[in-house]
Amino acid sequence: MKLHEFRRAPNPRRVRVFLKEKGLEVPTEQVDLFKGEHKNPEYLKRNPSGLVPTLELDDGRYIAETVAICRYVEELHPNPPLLGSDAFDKANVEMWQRRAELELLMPIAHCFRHTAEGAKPLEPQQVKEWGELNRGRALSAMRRFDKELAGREFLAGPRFTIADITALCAIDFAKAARIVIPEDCVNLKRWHQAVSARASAAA
Ligand SMILES: N[C@@H](CCC(=O)N[C@@H](CS)C(=O)NCC(=O)O)C(=O)O
Repeated sequence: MKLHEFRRAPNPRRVRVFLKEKGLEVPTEQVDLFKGEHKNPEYLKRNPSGLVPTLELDDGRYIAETVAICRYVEELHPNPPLLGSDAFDKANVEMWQRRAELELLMPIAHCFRHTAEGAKPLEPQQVKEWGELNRGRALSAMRRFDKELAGREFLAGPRFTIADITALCAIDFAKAARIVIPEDCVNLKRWHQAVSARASAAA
């Protein structure tokens, strides 16, 4: 297997952290988004959406979409379970993973793309107002997650899951959009400290 990815981007990091939690080493190939390498015809054959990450299988097939890649890895390497164990747990993990992606990572990504000078190669027609609106949404999501984490260790319950990986990668990437966890979000800060201390966070 080979992971086509870009070190500085949050979605590929979600896959790297997932693999590290599974104890797997997968070779990577860098696709430089700032040089537009993800729009090259050769890369588009692997992933017509022109996005990273893409996982290349040994038989020449490709899987794109972060969660699809993680699901494939989980099927082959079920332990530790990062997508849930029984029916309720799997649904609950999926629910929190989607919330982390849609309510946290997406607004952070929109804010970065539409406000950061460095994002112009990716978003030449930046709409600052849209970026700022999403800054507010990202901060609201952080406050909401802070409340949730008052009552449990991790986002989806007592165990670390893919939902924590998505939220960790989103919050770390938020610095590029000048968004940080608000000081009074003590539960989110405690959680962030704990998940950042895991060996996988270095991925
Ligand atoms: N839904 C996709 C999103 C992937 C994505 O947005 N990747 C970003 C990097 S984090 C990208 O390739 N951006 C390049 C672009 O938008 O041109 C997934 O979950 O993998």
